[in-house]
Amino acid sequence: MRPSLESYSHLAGGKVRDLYVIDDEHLLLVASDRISAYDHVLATPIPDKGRVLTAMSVFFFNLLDANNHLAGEPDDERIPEDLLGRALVVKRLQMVPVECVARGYLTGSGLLDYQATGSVCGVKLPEGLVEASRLPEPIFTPATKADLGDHDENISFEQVAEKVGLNLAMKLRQDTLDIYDRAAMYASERGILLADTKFEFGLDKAGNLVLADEVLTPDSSRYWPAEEYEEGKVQPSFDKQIVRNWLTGPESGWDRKSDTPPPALPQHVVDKTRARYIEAYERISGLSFDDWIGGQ
Ligand code: Q0N
Repeated sequence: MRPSLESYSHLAGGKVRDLYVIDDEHLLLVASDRISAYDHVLATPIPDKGRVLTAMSVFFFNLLDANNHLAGEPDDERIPEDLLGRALVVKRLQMVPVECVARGYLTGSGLLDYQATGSVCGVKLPEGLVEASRLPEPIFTPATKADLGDHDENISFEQVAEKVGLNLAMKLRQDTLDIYDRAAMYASERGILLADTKFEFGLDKAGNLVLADEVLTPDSSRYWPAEEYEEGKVQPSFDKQIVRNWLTGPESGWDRKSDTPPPALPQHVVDKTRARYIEAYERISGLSFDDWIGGQ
């Protein structure tokens, strides 16, 4: 008999994921079907989004040779029945208080920092780069978690070293760039550009650096369809573009600059977005989403 989620206490919640305590050494990481856009968590869930992102994260944990926090199989008996496919048993770690971002292309906060200073997180970049430019080489652009609802703040490598020490800072940078390289190479072979990605690391009892949270999902990364890539233009998001277009189009009646929450999504937007997540998983993994656990 599998436990119910009520038997675990809630440890931490993000916009779309939650962590529960199983015991002193294990946590349950739960991905919801919630979706965020324009800094809002939408009222309408995308069915199976949590399972797709969990499947993708497990796929990459298995592909990469990095130490990771997985502490059970996706069908582990400690996972409640109703969460199968979107929950994972993980090792409880001492988290490193740095968001470890690797960027291969310039967009978002990286582009804003570059336009203001010519650098991103203290990394000097050549002149003349524009929206979506491919960088001469991937860069480590760490950030610190802001208070709930606020955006993460970009910091320099030196600030990371002040927080965690030079040795750990160097290892975070090395591991982040190594894992990004490997994943970006893999994705590009499947027609997807991995523009950037964010990792969280923790330390285990022995002091080993361990890759945690979810990895290389469309929530933690910018995936761009390679065939549509054009330097100088804001790239369509592989997963969220349908939602964004509808929210900012005439149909929704929503003003992004108002403080009003976005309206519920119509069924056709939900269906297309769900299909897009599944397409991303299947294209990247080469596996069928029908074979992932939890889909009776
Ligand atoms: C942990 N986060 C931040 C909402 C918060 N394996 C772990 N051990 C100890 N702590 C954490 C993990 C992990 N992963 C990570 N907070 C605590 C990010 N999110 C994760 C999802 O839930």
